[in-house]
Amino acid sequence: EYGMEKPRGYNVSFHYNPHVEYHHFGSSHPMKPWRLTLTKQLVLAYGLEYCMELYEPRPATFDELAIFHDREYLSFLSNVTPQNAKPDDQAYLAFGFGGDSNDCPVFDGLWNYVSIYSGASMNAAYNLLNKQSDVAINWSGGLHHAKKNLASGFCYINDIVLAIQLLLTQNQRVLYIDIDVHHGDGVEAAFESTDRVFTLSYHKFGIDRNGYPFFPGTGNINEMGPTDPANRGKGHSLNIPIDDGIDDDQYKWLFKTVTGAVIDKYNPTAIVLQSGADSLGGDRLGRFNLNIKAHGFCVETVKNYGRPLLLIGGGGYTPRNVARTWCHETAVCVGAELHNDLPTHIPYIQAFQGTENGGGILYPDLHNTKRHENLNTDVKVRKLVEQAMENLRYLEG
Ligand code: TV1
Ligand code: CA
Ligand code: ZN
Repeated sequence: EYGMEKPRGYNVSFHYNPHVEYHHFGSSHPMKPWRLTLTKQLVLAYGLEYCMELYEPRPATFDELAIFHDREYLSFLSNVTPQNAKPDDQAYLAFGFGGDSNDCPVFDGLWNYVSIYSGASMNAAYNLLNKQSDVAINWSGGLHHAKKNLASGFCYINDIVLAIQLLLTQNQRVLYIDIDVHHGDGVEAAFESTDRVFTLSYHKFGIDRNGYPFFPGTGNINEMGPTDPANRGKGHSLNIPIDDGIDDDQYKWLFKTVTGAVIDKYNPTAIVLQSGADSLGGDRLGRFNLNIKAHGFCVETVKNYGRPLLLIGGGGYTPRNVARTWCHETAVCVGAELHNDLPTHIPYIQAFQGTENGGGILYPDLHNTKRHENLNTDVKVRKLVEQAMENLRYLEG
């Protein structure tokens, strides 16, 4: 905990409203807001709060959310409760609630939950605009699937779009990067008609043995936004489809090569990085084989470009590893190295102990080819990079 002085003139802010923790999607639902409690406990146990500014942002208001979302959708979202919900109601299904998958259930305090995580992303964006922070972090945000009038894939309000809209008030070009294992379709769609936001998503893409595409089923390499040459957004999306089991070295090379090329070419004045932790090995829903430090390498790489950075969470369905990763990435932002033995005085230490929970250390080995065999050959990864570079040429014309 000692020797971690905050470098002068370099400010990291941490935007977190603990009320987000007390919301439950339902006992069998993979999204567990409780992972944020674990994350906070690790961050505090390592003393990282002394290396950054802490903020407890207020919830966003209806009118703030209406900057992106339709008012009819927000009215429904703000009024629906488990008691008054009618699952066969037209509006209910049309707005993306319930359904067969029940990805977006109606639960107690839903409106409170969405306004809290959105308020934190907006508060973080304001800090970057005011130049109060160089890096602003909101681990409770990153809900990239929500559309303006539709809940999708555990996401009800798209806090990322709202934050980017704020950044656009003072930035000519904002780059959005998404390392969640799922395609960042909601953010891509929201900005498809502008050249002022470039969206770059790395994700699992493909059809499974059961014939279903991996959610949401979009984001192949040839999807680069609108095709109409009159549309300003043409060529301002880049998708990197990846197969099961990708390992640290492949992912790190892919990420640094493609992201570096995009930053060099697009030259953004602010960057938003969605750091979904479901791209880790051992994730309950994910398919990749990444270790925590390889995931953190992406944060470090982006941070080293020195542009104002909004760092947000996203997916992540093995809570102990989500907490480990986001704690590590908080440390990466403040420039601290953390010892591998977890501090033993933390609440919920049992969640990290025992062989199956990672043996009480911060960096357990998550690479597991028994769970997900690596279907990405080095040749395929090289071809993917070549195709991505080819796609980037559209930016010139
Ligand atoms: C209730 C209870 C809902 C148990 C949903 C996994 C559940 C899933 C559940 C689940 C689950 C998905 C689909 C199928 C589309 C549906 C935060 C054709 C054990 C950003 C969202 C994934 C990822 C949605 C969100 C996906 C994020 N996978 N158990 N649902 N229909 N939905 O495949 O990108 O991480 O799995
Ligand atoms: Ca992604
Ligand atoms: Zn995801």
